[in-house]
Amino acid sequence: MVLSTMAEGAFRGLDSLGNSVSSRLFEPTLRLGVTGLARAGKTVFITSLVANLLNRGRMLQLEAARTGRIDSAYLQPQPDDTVPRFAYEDHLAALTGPEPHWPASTRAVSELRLSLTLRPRGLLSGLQGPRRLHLDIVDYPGEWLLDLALLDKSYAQWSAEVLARLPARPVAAEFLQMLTTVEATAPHDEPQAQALAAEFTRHLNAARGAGFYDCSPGRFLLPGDLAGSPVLTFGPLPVEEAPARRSLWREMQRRYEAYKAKVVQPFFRDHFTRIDRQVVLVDALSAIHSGPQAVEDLRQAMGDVLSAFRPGHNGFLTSLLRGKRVEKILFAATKADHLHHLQHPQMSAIIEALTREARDRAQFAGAETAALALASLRATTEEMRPHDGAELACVRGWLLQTGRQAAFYPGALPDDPAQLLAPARQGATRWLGGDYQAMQFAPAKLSLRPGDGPPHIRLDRAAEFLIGDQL
Ligand SMILES: Nc1nc2c(ncn2[C@@H]2O[C@H](COP(=O)(O)OP(=O)(O)OP(=O)(O)O)[C@@H](O)[C@H]2O)c(=O)[nH]1
Ligand SMILES: [Mg+2]
Repeated sequence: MVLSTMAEGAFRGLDSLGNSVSSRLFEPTLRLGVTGLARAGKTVFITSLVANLLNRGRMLQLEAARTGRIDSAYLQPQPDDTVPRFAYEDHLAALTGPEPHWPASTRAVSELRLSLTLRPRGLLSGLQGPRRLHLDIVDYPGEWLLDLALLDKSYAQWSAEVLARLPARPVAAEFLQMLTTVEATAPHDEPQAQALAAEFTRHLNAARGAGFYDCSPGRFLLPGDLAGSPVLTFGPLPVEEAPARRSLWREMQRRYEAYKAKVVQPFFRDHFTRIDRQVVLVDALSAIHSGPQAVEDLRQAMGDVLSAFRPGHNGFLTSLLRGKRVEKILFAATKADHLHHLQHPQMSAIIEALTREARDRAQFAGAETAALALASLRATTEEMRPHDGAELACVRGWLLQTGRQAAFYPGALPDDPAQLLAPARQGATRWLGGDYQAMQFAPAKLSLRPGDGPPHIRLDRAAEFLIGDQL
C-alpha cells in the first residue's frame, strides 16, 4: 500500500519532470521583437500579423501557410507574468469593427503568445506527430534602444552633448533661459529640480513633435508609471569642476545614474537580450514629407537604434548577451498603402538606403537582414487618374481628417534614393524636386471572408523572412 503510493508519487514526479523537459525540448519558443520610433506602426503591425496568422487566407507568401503546414494557431497566456499583455482583441476591434479606427498610441512594452501547431516536414514527416511552436511577440518603443548610448556616458558627458545640440532645437530657449538662473553648485532644491526637469521634458516633447528622433532619455517621452519619480526628474547641467556633495549638480548626476541602472539596464536585461528575431518599423514616408532634415535625423536615429544590435560596441550589453544574438532583422517601411504599387520599388530602395549603414553593422554582428515596404492594414485602393495629359498613379481612401473619400498622389519618389538622402545629409532645408504630400487615411470598412485576415501588403513576406524557417 505504502509502496504503491510511493511508486505512484515517484511516477507522477517523473511524469511532470518529463512534461517540462519535453515541452522545453519539443515546443520551441521564438521571441519576435517589434520596434520602431513613435507612430511607426508597431501596434497595427502586430495586430494584423496575429490576425493573419490566425486566419491565413491572405498569407500566400508564407510558405508554411500556403502549403497547409500550419495546422492551427491560437492565442495562449504569455510566459511573463509581469509584462502587460498586448491588447490584441481591443486593437483588432478598433481596426475591423463597424466604425473602424486606428488603435490608440501605446506607451510601454507589451507581449502576446501565439502558438502554432505544425505538420512535420522532411523525410520522416510521416513518422512524426505535429510540432508546436510558441511565438512570443514583444512590442517595445524604439526610443528605449536609443537609451543604450547613455550607458557609456557619464552625466557630465551627456549634459555637454545635450546642451550643445539644444540651441538648434525647438522650445529650447525657455530651458536654456532657466539654466542661467540656476546655480548648479548650490544646495539641491526639489522644486527647482522639478521645474528644470519639467521644462526639459517639454522641450523633448516639442523636439519629438517637430520630427527630431534622437530625443533621449527615451522614458521622458513615454514615462508610463515612472511619471514624477526621481529617475525622471533630472536634466542636463553645465559641467562643474568640483560640485559640493549636496549640490543640485550632484543630485542630478545621481538621478541620471539611477535612470541608467533602474530603467535602462533592466529593459535590456529583461527584454532585449531574449529576442531571437526583430522587425524594425520605419515611417519613412512621413519623414520624407517633413523634409530633408527629418530624413537625415531618421537615418541617424536608425543608426543609433541599430547599434544595439552590434553589441561588441557596448560592454554592458556584451556581458549580458554572452554570445547570444538576434538572428534576423527586418527593416520595414510601413504604410506602403499610401503609395500606388508602381512606387513600391522606390520606397523599398529608400528604406534600404536609409538603413544601409545600420544593416551593414548588424550583418557584421552575424544577423541576417532584409528590407521591404509593407502595409500592415491596407486602407486604400489604387487608381490611375488623368492629369496634364499623363496618368497619375493614385491611391483612394477615406481621409481621416474629413471622413470623405479622396484620391491622392503623394509625389514621385526618385528611382535613386541618393536623390533624397544626399541633400538630407548635406543639410538641405527643402526638397529641390518638389514636395511630398502625406495623407492620413482611416481604416476601410471590412467584410472579411471566412478564413481571411485583414487586407495587407507584403505582411506575408515579412512573416516568411522572420519566422518562415522555423515553421
Ligand atoms: N494607411 C495605413 N496607416 C497605418 C498603417 N499602420 C499604421 N498606420 C498609421 O500609423 C499610425 C500609428 O500606428 P500604430 O500601429 O499605432 O503605431 P505605433 O508604432 O504602435 O505607435 P505608438 O504606440 O504611438 O508608438 C496609425 O494610427 C495609422 O494612422 C497601415 O498599414 N496603413
Ligand atoms: Mg503602439
